Amino acid sequence: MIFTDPVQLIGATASPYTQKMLALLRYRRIPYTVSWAEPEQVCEALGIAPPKPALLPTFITQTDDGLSAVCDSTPIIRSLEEFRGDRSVLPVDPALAFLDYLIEDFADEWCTKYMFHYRWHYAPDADKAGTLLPLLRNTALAEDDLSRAKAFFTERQIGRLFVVGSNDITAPVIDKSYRRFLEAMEQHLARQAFILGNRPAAGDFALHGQLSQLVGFDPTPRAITHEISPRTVAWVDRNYDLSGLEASEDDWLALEDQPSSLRELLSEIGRVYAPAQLANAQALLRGDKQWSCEIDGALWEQRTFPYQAKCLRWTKTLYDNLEAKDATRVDRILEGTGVEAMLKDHRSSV
Ligand SMILES: N[C@@H](CCC(=O)N[C@@H](CS)C(=O)NCC(=O)O)C(=O)O
Repeated sequence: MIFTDPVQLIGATASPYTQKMLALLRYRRIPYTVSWAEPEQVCEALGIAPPKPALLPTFITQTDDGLSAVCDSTPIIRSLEEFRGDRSVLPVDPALAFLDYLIEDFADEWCTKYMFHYRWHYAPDADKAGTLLPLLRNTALAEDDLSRAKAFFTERQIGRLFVVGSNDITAPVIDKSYRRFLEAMEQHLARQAFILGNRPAAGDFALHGQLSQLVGFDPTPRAITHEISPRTVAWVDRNYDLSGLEASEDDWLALEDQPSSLRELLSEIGRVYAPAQLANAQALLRGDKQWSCEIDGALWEQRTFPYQAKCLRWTKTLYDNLEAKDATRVDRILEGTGVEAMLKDHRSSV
């Protein structure tokens, strides 16, 4: 992937993945321009096809035939590493890099449930988001148009809650998971500046993206985060711009020296994300459009997502490609967390 110079992207301030990538670009000191617009609008102006589906953020890249539009932050981060090698966000040690990938995936695919649930489940949050999302596109929107846009957005997004598994039965599961996650973050950030040591990795930026909304936009999770983890609140504020942070190889903390709080974070992944990922992958194999399973003692129901099955395959492939000695080191830290289930040969177990 060849990027434009400056790197060009299209996003929204209230989009967690946009904030993930902006914070990453600032840390990496990669010049960029961001358009607060819809990908379709910008692509039309450039005379190129928008990505399918056109998600936020969308990046503009260069190909032999001209410009092209792409999305999906996780592979884009890897392409940006090839584009510019310094200030890498990928740990050098393959075992640590695997854990970072797992945390990035958890942030993108599970922590986004916290974000989406709190934004649209409770009336005060939905009211704020309904008003602000259209205004973030156009601050000069006329009152009538704003009312229409608010009604449209609110109805559409509340209608999507069920699709990602948020409903009255799962609401306490999501809430308890978010609180446990914050307790682990509070303990962990009392020990070190970032998840894997004293420099940020891709997983830090993925968590930052979701938390930028949970702390900075939606009132219900904002209050919860302030109550449970003031260190997370401060961490998110600083992560927006880490351009002044000088990092060296020594700033990755060795896997064997990580504090026990890292295991608390990994245990949350094993407790809630692992069963969801396995049930989703099995439903896809069976051709089921919906799946249900027990998560943290409650019945979880949601739509099957092929993309999340792809995420599980990526995780498994990365693990399978580890050398035996590194896989053993990973196994040691994951033992008893529940994440191990994601790394078994689940295809054969279906
Ligand atoms: N896997 C994608 C996810 C991006 C994504 O889902 N973006 C949201 C906004 S934060 C989106 O565009 N959703 C489509 C919609 O709301 O219609 C990534 O990592 O970039």
